[in-house]
Amino acid sequence: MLTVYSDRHRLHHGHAELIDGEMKPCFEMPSRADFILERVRETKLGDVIAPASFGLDPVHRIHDKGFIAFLASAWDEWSALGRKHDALPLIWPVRGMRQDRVPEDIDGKLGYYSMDAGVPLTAGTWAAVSDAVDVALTGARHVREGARGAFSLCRPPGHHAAADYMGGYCYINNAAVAAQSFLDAGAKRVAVLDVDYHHGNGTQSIFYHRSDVLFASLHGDPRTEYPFFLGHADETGAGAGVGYNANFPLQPGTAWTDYAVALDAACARVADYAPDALVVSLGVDTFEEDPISQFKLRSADYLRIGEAIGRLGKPTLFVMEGGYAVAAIGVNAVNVLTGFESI
Ligand code: OKP
Ligand code: ZN
Repeated sequence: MLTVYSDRHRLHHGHAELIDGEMKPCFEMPSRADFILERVRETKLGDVIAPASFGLDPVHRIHDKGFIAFLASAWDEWSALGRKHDALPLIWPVRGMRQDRVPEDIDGKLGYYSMDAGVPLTAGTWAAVSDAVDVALTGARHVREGARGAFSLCRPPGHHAAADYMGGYCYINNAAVAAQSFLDAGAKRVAVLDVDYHHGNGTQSIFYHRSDVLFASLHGDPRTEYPFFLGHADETGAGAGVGYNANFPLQPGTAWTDYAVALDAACARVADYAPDALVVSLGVDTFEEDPISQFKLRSADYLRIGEAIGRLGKPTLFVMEGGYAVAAIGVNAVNVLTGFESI
């Protein structure tokens, strides 16, 4: 299987995040991609290529133009004030506050265009995130051209980013932009299967009112897990999208036996939908040793996930999302891909 990778991911390296009341080094760090790439090479998964440039048109098919312009200029606006640390939001327009006026000040814009403070903007963030979406689009093109599968080694991840906000380490929704690119090239239906430990609130919200993208997700139950405010089982789509959103929230401590039942149910939904292409939001933070997650999957279980996806028999793009047990992230992510290829 082909891997698409850009070294420019390392231009994004946030200094610290707020966790358990303390500023700690960001869990979402450049070495994550390094370990995955190393494992891709070690297992001879296939060629590794650099992304092509698609420009912003495919990004604007999913994201608000004002939001993307904000991402591109935020660091300059921040650093022009003489600020040296990462840009971070600190106020949000919650219940009852105005959502219809974009502030002119950078502190206001940071809050307006985010859902949490887990999104440090640095001097290199825009370069990294605009390359990551090219990585996703290049993998999608490869699948459109006939490959059975491709791996877009995106970093940072994307599934928490919605049309007009960032959050949870995510800036541009790589998987959503890739899914839209299949539709724009003629696909009638695309499924997104999100196996990251966290609910892909951004992807869900982007496609919630649409029937041309099925979103199916397995994740920690939002009653007790981030992102808390989306990802419940009763979210099944709205308007034209009714019936095209499927959440499988799972309890803390979930191990393979229970996970497999939900995975089979999610895969059955994908199979029923009969998509022309499948995008997998591939997070491996379901791992038993993940430092911020509560599932108990083991490395061999990722082979089984890949096999289940392979049995769907669809042209499949894997888009990298989370996974923070850095030393094991390569083995776990590539196990999904080799499991897929073994079918
Ligand atoms: C990004 B992706 C943990 C706090 C969680 C944000 C997590 C973002 C995960 N107690 N902070 O879905 O892997
Ligand atoms: Zn995650």
